Amino acid sequence: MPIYQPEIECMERSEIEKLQLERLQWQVKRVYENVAMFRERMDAAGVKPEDIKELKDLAKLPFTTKQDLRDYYPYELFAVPKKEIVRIQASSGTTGRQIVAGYTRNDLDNWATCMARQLAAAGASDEDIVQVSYGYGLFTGGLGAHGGAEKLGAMVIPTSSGNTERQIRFMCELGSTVLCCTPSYAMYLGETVREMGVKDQLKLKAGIFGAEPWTEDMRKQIEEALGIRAHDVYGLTEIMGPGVSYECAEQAGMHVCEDFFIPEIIDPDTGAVLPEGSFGELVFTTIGKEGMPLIRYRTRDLCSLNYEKCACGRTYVRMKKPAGRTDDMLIIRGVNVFPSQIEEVLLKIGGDVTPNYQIVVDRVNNTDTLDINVEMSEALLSDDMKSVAAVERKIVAQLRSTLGLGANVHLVSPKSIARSEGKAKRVIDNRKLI
Ligand code: DLL
Repeated sequence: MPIYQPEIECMERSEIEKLQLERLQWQVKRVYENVAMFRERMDAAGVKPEDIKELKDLAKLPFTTKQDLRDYYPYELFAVPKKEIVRIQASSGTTGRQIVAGYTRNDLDNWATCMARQLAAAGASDEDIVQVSYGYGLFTGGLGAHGGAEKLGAMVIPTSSGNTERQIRFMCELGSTVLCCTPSYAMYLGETVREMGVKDQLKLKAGIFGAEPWTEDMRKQIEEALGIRAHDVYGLTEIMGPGVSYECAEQAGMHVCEDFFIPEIIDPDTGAVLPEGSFGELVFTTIGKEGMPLIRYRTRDLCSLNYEKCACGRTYVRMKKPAGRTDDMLIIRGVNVFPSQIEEVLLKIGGDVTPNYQIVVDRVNNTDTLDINVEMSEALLSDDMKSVAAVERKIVAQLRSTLGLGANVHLVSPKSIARSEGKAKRVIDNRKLI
């Protein structure tokens, strides 16, 4: 599979580190001079830009959090005059105050480069037709994937999300070869393709899906439904958008664009940097960004980093699929549960249930309750009540052995749970309203 920038994506580790140190020193000096918050924090920690002499000195710098982006909203973290900012994007967060990110022209160009790397890693080239079914607008998915596909020289079809049957007609008639959208929307598209009976008219070969956690079983289902290779892509608005890291043909972790971002894994409780290979909270420092650079930004995403050389030839470190976030982890009767663990159980049950589910957590008489609504398959719907009850019992038992937690499982009719065109809303936690 061709590599978009082999001279950069396959650098020796010593060269990567040399480049990172130069860029880090440049960045720390800029934020110290141009952003009051960073200067005040560094002064309080007794660190000056000259103290960054080697990469491990990064650990001397204070963290930045999402709350900082809220507190300094909208423009106070920008490191350039406002007139140099040519684009604003905003986070899709559903809780708290909106945060914004600002990009200079160079920032947009570098972002497009990262996304072009990702598309090439999934096998795309200027011969391809890329259908972007991420939402366009403040969410970074649509415009991010769009910029990368244009930079690669592919033909872009900017359908945005929604209007699912029309999307599929376009896909068939225009011969889209690469699809970009959220994994939950890819599942929905796959389901609709089946209903429309048009799988044999698709020309798709690859899909690039991210913006939310998804499991290996979900990957298999999407690959099967659309007849493609499905690749993961990670990113966040604060740091850039999609393309901070991306999966190659090996499908074995996402290569971080280390020429633009330095990743660290920390203990979320103590903030200590953890040894190579440890599982913990992912932290990024942007070392190429002009508009809104961030130093040691705590993503809240939980994963690990793998520095072993990848079979694809790229040397950039690979991050494991985030297993969840420190802040979407549910604590139910004292047990830590990530929605992705529940999804894994449901997907392993097989053909009797569909991957459409909703988790409802509540508190009754001071005790947490966990209810899971799962759509059953059409076939199971036409079976008798006894078979439905047997499948429910099977899921309850699997959840108990995987999570160590009792749950109430309700099999509901096909199509009764609302579909998502963007990020899926899988969890309703009613305890927060109390
Ligand atoms: O979701 C950017 C994006 C768009 C990434 C399209 C990939 C594709 P935000 O809306 O700011 O940005 O949300 C960022 O989404 O901190 C993760 O918790 C989660 N996330 C993003 N990609 C993945 C992924 C975009 N591949 C937050 N796997 C991040 C798991 C992901 N979680």
